[in-house]
Amino acid sequence: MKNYYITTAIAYTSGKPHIGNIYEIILSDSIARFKRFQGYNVFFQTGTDEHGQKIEEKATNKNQTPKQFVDDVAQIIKGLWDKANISYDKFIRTTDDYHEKQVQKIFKKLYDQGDIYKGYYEGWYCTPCESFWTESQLVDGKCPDCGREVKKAKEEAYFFKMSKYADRLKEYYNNHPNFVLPVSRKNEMLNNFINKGLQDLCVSRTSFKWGVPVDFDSKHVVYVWLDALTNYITGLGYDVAGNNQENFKKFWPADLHVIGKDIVRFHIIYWPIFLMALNLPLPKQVYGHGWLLQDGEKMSKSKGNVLYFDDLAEVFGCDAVRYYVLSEMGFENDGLVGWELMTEKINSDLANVYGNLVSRTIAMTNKYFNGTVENTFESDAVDQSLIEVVEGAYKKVESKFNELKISDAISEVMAIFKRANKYIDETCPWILAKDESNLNRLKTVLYNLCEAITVGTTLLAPFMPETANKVAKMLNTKLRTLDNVQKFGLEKQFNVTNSPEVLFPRLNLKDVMEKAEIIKEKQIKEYMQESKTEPNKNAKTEVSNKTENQAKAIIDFDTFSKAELKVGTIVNSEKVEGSEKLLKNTVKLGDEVRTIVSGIAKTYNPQDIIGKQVVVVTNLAPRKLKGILSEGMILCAFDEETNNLALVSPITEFKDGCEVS
Ligand code: ME8
Repeated sequence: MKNYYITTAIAYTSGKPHIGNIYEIILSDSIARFKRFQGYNVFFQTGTDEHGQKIEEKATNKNQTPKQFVDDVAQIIKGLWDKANISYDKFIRTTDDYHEKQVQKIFKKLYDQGDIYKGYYEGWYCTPCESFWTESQLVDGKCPDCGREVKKAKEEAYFFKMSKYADRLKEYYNNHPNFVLPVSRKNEMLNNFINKGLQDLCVSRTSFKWGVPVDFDSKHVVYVWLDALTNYITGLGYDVAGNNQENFKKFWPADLHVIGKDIVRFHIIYWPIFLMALNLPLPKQVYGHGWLLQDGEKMSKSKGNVLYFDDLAEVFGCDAVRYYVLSEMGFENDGLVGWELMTEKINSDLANVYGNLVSRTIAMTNKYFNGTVENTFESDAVDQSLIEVVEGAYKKVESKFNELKISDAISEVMAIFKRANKYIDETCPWILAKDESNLNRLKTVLYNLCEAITVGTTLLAPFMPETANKVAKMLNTKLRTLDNVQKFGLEKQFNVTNSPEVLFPRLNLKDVMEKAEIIKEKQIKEYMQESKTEPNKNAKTEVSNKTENQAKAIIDFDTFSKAELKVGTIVNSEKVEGSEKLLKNTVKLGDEVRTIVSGIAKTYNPQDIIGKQVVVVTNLAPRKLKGILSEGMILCAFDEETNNLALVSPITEFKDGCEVS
């Protein structure tokens, strides 16, 4: 049996992963499941990346030791992976004893052989990215990777001689044109880093303790990326001393590392170079997928727009979420995720196409034949076209998997169900049922539908495993194997359930949005709670941004258009107890009514402003003022010299909810 080793990036244990992080795990899971179906002996590894300064700081803020902190988060992550039905074979943690020991030995070996040397680092440090930058690498004085503030740092440090391996790396790229997919990501790395000359990489830190200690120089801990990347070999039982475990012998080099586009550099430059230095074969392929964006934006807790798998799965179901993310994200581009988008797609693909097909087929089989149909061979020309689609599907799906075009693979499966629904329209079973002489033909029609569903569901199983098993049970059949997935008409008869479950009930957008609102409020509450226990970072950045803003730098149009401004009417206003400055206003913005707390009580009495039209910033993150959740900001003109203040209003009366731009 051929072996296949697939890995995901290991998730940072700095907090609960969002739907974008878990997309990659679901993607890898579907590939692993498909490979198993093809008969490969698959080893699927995922896990957690648990060291680093950010984690040390978070733990301190929570009055926990870093180990307690990562234990909790790793548990949450494992729980989420299990909820998403991830069929991993190994969940590695970088705090695992075996891993840590091997990291120390790897570091020592690289030092002993002269690839790592001791020196000084002077430059800029980005804590969230745990990366050093030179002045010229900064973009507008900020971290070129994440755009956040950097701080000046000078440290004694160990360095890895990257440039020594640059030519060999380029040669590997040339000889393995499919090493990195999509190819554009490799070109980006070549242009931005390798061709400009690789700089030696700082591979130890002294400014914090939460890492794998360098065992021959205890002031230093190993750079998190050197620690994290080696998980791919330590998880298999790689041993620097040469006593490799069976799994390592069987599965290394990896067939596929699945990662996000932001960490391609680490995987196609640093990782292969570390492996070259260890004299190990390089992975066969690295796939850098795009990002899932929340309605077009990067997800962030402070914006309150983070979507989590468990919340989404509670509303839509696990497999529907798996289906959505896999079909939405193309091979190269980013994908979009959001409550509305998901509702639409799940309704149109899963409720209307797949669910409907299964439920109609089962209902008709029960109605006309008490649940049992077999092939009576009363065929018609129209059958052939259905059979061709079903028999040809596996090859198409396989070819899409080979190219890692997973959303296209799903479309190929959905094509079976679409074709089968069309077959129902073409054959009109309800008309056949009216004439007894057509009953044998009707039996064949329903039998063909059951066959199409069985084959299609088999191919759907890597993406939606739970649903596939359910449907097989409903048809009282087994999913196909690789040998017979391209054959139509194998089953003798189908004996379907007489109490079918509705697989994907049609979703009502209003209900979904109400649930989403409750989840959002819960998230904001949690965020505020966290901010209370993490006074340092968030507070600091907010304050420093404020000071920067007062300097009123020029902003481009894109930045301006991120603010959503709308006309609203104040329909109620009252004083906030215990505050001289605040009024609690109820503002109507089209169909929506919001509570907005404003510091205008010294200028306006509540009764004076009821009925007034105002301009509201509607996409500000909600925040609590005097215990009241304020959902936006009413614009005012303000004279700093006189302290005069006036509400800003459209010059003529305007429809509520209209955008101001
Ligand atoms: O990067 N959409 O961990 P991580 C899709 N510990 N993928 C996304 C995403 C989004 N919106 N946001 C992040 C790390 N990702 C390191 C990896 S591997 C040796 C160490 C992806 O928890 C991201 O690209 O920040 C990465 O592949 C994965 O989620 C985990 O990100």
